[in-house]
Amino acid sequence: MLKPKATATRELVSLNGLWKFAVDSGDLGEPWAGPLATKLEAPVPASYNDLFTDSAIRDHVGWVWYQRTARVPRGWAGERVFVRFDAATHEGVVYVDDVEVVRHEGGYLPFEADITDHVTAGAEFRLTVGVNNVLTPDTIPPGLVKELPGGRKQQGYMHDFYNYAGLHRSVQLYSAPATRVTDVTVVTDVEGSTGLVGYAVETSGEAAVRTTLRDEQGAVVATAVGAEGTLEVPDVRLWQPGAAYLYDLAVELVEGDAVVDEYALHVGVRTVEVRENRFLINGEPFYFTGFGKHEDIAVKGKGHDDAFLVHDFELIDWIGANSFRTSHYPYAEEVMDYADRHGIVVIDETAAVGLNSRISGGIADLMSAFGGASGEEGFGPKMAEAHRREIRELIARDKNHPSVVMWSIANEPDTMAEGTDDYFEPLFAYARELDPTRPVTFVNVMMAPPNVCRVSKFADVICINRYYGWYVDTGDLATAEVHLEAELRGWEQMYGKPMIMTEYGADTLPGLHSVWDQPWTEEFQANLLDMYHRVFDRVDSMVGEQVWNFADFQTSVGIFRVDGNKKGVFTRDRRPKAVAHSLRTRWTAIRDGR
Ligand code: BDP
Repeated sequence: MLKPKATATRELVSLNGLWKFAVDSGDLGEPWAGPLATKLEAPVPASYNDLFTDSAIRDHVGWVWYQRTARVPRGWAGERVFVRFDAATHEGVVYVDDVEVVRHEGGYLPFEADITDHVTAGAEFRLTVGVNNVLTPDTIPPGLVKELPGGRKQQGYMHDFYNYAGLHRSVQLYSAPATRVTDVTVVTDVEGSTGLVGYAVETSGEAAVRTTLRDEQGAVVATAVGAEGTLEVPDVRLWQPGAAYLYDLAVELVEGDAVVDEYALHVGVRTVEVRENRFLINGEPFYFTGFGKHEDIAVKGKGHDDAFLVHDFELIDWIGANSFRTSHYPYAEEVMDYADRHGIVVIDETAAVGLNSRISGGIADLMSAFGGASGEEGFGPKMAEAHRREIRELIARDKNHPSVVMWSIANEPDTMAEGTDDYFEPLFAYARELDPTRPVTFVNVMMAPPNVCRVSKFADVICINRYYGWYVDTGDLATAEVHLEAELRGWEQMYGKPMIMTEYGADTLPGLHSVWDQPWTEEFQANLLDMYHRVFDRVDSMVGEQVWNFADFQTSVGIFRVDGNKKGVFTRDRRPKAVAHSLRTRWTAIRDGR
C-alpha cells in the first residue's frame, strides 16, 4: 500500500485536527446517519483514552465514533478521490455520508477507500468513523472481554502496555488519476561499486512505465522503461547504518507524450544477509545497539507526534545507539521514513504480542480466564488468519524502507506447547514468500530456553528477551550473570545462529539510590545492564543488544506496575536516568569503533 504523496499528478488534504467524538454505549443509533449528538471533541491523531477526565471514556470497551465534515477540492473533478487512515486501533469502519466505504481490522496498519462515487468535487461531505478497541482470543493482539458484576465490561489482555485506542495517526484525503501507480516494490543489490535497484510497478489501467533515479543532488543517475527492470548505479553511495544515503526514484506512467501519473519514493541501496553467526549489512558484520521502544506519551497515548519523533531520534543519536525494534506493533510511517533518512536500523515487528494464554509472569492477570471463559486456547485457525493478514499488510507497507533489516513476526508467543511449531512454520514461510530479501525472526520468551522452544529453528536470527537479575535471581547479579551466560552459550551451541538480546532491563524509579544492589534504584539498573554487557562481550554469536525500554510507558493497572512500566532508560517525558550515561559511554565507543 503506497503512502499518499503530493506529486505533479496527486494532491493531499490533511483531515487531522479536532473531530466530534462520542462513546457508543448502545444509545447512538446510526451515528453516521446525521450530525453526531455529542459535545465532546477529540484530536486526530491521538488516543482518546487519556484526553477526558471521565473514567467511563477511558475504560470504555467497544465502539467510539469520530465525525467531521470535509470538502473535496474543486480542482479534483475527474480525479479519483481516496480517504486514507494511517491506523484505527483496533478496528475501523468508515462512512461517507450514509454509505459504509471501508472496514478494517488490525490497529496499527493503514487502509483506504476510493470514495469517488460518493463525493463531488467542490462539495462537502460528512465523514464518520467508528473505532472499536475490543480484543478477542482471535484478534492480533489477542484479549478477552470480561463481564464484571453489574454488567460492566472490562478488556483483559496479555501484553504489557496500555490498550490505547482511537485514531492514532493521520487521516488524509487524496486525489490520484484513474490510470495510476498502485504499488512499487524495490529490491537493491550491490555488485562491486555498482548499485542495482530492481523495481516492479503495478498500475491500474494500461500505461507505459518510465523510471528515473536521481541522487541527493538531483542529478539523474539511471533511467529505465517498463513495469519491471533494474536501474544500475555506477559508483553507488550505499545506505549505511549511521550514514544514510537516499536516491529518489520517480515512477511515471505515460500515454503518448503525456505523463498521466507520477509517484516518487526514496531508495536506499543496501544489502542484508545472515551468514553463519553474523548479521551483515552491506557485507559487513553489524552489531545492533539500541532499544525496544513504544509509541507512548502523556495525554496523547499512542497518538503520533512529530516533536516526540524528532526528540526520540535525537536521544537515540545522543546515546550512541544505532537501532530499535518496533515493539510490539508497526509504528507510524513517519517513524519509518525518519529512520530511513537518519540511518537508524529497524527490526520491524507485527502486532502479534501476548499470544500466550499460559504465561503470566504476574504481568497480566488474565490467563485462567482466557481458555476457560471462551473455550478458545488461542493459536486457532482464526488467529492464524489474522496473523497472516498482519504479516501481509506490514510487509506491503514497509518493504521499501532501507532502515528495515528484519521482520519480527511475534513477541514472546508460547513456543513451548505442542502444536506451536505447526502454527508458526507456515507463518515464517509466508513472510519469506512475501519478502525473500530480509531475515525473518520472532522474539523468544524466558520460559522457552533452547532445548524447549519449538519455533526458534524457523528463525534466521535468535532474538531473546531475558530478565535475569530482575524477574529471576532478583537483585542477585552474581547469580544472574552465571545463569545468563549459561543460557546464551546453550543457544549458541544448539543453533549456531546470530543472537540479539531484544529485551533486558530493570524497572527503575528515578531519584531512588542505594550503595547496594537494590532493585528499583538507578544504580541497580546501571549495574544490571553492565553485567549483561560483560556477558555479551564474552559470547561470540551475540550480534546485538536492545535494552528494554527506551522510555517508561503506560500499562494496564496491576500490582507489578507503578503508573506503568518503569524500565525506561528515559522517563516517560524523556529525561535520562543514570543508566543513560553509562549506556552512552558504551554505545558511542561501539559506534566510533573504539
Ligand atoms: C517482556 C515483554 C514486554 C514487557 C517486559 C517487562 O516483551 O512487553 O514490558 O517483558 O516485563 O515480557 O517489562
